[in-house]
Amino acid sequence: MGGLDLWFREIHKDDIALGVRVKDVLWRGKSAFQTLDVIDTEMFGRVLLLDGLFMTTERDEFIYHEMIAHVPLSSHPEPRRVLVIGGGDGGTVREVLRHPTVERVDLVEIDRLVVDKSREFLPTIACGLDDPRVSIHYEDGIRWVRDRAGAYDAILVDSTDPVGPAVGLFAAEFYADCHRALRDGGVLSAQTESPFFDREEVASIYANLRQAFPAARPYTASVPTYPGGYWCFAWASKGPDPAPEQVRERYARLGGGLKYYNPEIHAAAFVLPNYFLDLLGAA
Ligand code: SPD
Repeated sequence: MGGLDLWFREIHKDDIALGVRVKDVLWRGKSAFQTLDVIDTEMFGRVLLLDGLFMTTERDEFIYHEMIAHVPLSSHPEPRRVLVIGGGDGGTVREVLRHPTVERVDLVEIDRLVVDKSREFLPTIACGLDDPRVSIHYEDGIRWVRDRAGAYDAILVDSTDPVGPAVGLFAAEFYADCHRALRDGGVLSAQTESPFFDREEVASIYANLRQAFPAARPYTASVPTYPGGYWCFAWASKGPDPAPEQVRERYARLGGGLKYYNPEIHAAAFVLPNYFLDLLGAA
């Protein structure tokens, strides 16, 4: 007799799904904000799901976390104070800490359960959270940035999708507050969904973002567990675009060990297909 054939499926927009065979269910629970599940799988290792959606997996997390952190931080002359909004699994913080100039990281995560369960079940992702440079604040990131004028060199918005409590993290008011919270030359990155499946959301996110940062633009990476696999991030800055030599010099300072990001990926990630350019034109 065969064992149980247990599958998890993330259904996107009612019409498509990504499925993964489940070896074990490690934790299931609920906070005041969302449901949280940790499953173990053959293909992706341990997987964190929030409200039934893939957030991060042991196998492909490096792609998303390296790209949301190193693209902005390599664009800044000397990032010292960094704010991560969301990102309670710790993967983005782990990458930020690779930058030798970083003195302090504020992680503002609304849901303590995400941090607690990531520490318990995803130690290779959460490993930077106990670094002395990191302060964790269990607060709403939207409120946090409101009164922090000139506090940060970089803001990284590692949010969930634009539903429920995260909707405000994609709004024009929030991006204006981020602009104010950045020092001169400050940079921002944010996860901004699938340009293929989330056309309306992406168009509206960039229209909102460009009210505060007129030169904001997307860059992309292939994240296998997100809908469609082709994912975009926003890059926005109060300073000039970095010279390619600066990006190369920053990369050398990271001292190796990265599995996705390098200076060639940095440049190539900003190259967009025509359908995505058209979408931004419409925005
Ligand atoms: N559709 C999933 C988008 C999730 C982006 N945030 C993931 C958090 C990883 N640190």
